[in-house]
Amino acid sequence: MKSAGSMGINYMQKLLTSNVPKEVVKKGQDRVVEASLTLIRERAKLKGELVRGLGGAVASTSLLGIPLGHNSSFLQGPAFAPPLIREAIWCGSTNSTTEEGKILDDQRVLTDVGDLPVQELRDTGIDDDRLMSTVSESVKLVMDENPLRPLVLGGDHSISYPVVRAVSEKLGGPVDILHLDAHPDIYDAFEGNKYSHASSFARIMEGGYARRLLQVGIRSINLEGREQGKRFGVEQYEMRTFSRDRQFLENLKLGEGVKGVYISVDVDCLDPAFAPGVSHFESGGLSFRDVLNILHNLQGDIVGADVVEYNPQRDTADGMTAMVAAKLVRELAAKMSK
Ligand SMILES: [Mn+2]
Repeated sequence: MKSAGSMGINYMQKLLTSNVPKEVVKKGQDRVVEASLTLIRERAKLKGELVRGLGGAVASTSLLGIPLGHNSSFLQGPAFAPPLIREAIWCGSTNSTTEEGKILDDQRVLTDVGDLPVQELRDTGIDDDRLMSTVSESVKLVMDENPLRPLVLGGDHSISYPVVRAVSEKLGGPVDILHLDAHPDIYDAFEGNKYSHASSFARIMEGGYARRLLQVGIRSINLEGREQGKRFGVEQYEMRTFSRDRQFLENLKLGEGVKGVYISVDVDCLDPAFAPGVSHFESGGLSFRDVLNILHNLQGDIVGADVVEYNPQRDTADGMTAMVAAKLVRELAAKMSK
C-alpha cells in the first residue's frame, strides 16, 4: 500500500529524486508557493475593498476553496468538491435569499477568493508540513482584509487543522469549536499520518487552538476516540442520545470569553439518506433540518467555518449532495455575515 504522503493526484516525487540540485528544486517550490498565495492575496484584497466600499458590514463571509483529498484514509474525491459546491450555490434552481432572509448576491454577505491550487502545489514535491502551512497562510490572507471572514470549502477534514490554527493565531487566542460529524477525527495519528483527516482535532486540541470543542452527530467512535476525547476535555454528543441532547444543542451559546466561534461541518454528520455523496456512509445520522436548527439557533460571533468531506465521486448522478453542501454553505455564510 502506498503511504498517505504519496497518495493523490498528479503527485510527482520525481523532481526530488532527479539530478536537479536540491536548492534549485527548493527555489522553484518557493516561487510556486508564493505565486499561489499571491492569487489569494490579490483576490482577497479586491473583495475586501469592494465590501468596505459598499459599507455597513461588520463581518462578511468569503469562500476559500482548499481542494485537498490526499489525507483521506479511504477515498480521495473531496479534492474535487469546491468547484461543484460553488456551481450548486449559484445554479439557479433556487433564489439567492437564505432561510433567515440574507441575500447572498449582496457581496457584503458573500464573496469568493477562489481555490488554493493544492494539486499544483503538491506537484512541486512540497511536503505536508509546507502544504499545511500554506493553507494556514491563505486563510490569514483572507482575514487580513477586514471585514472578510473565511468559510473554507474542503477538501477532506485534514484541512480544519491548518485553518483553525490560522484563525486562532490571527485572532491571538483560542476559539470555541462546534464540530458536526459522524466521527470525532481525534486519533493521535491514523495509519501513521499525523495530518490524516481522522486526526485533525487531535492536532487542534494539542495546539491549544480551542477552549471548547463540541462534537455533534457522533456515531462511529471507538475506544481511542473516547479516550482522546477525555484527554482533551472534548464534549462529545453522540447520535444515540441526540433526542435527549436536542434541546441543549438547538440552543447553544458559544465563544464568550474567547476569540469567537469556529464551525466545522463534515457533510457526513448528515444521515446518508440526506447526503449520499460522502466517503464514509454511517447510518443513523442527523437530518438536514436538525443541522439547520443547531446552526440557526446558535448564539455567538462566528469567526470562521468549513464545510468538508463532500465527495462528488460518491454523489448521485444529479449532484444531490452538492446541493446539500451548497445549502450548508449558504446558510453558514448568512449566519457569519453581519
Ligand atoms: Mn466524518
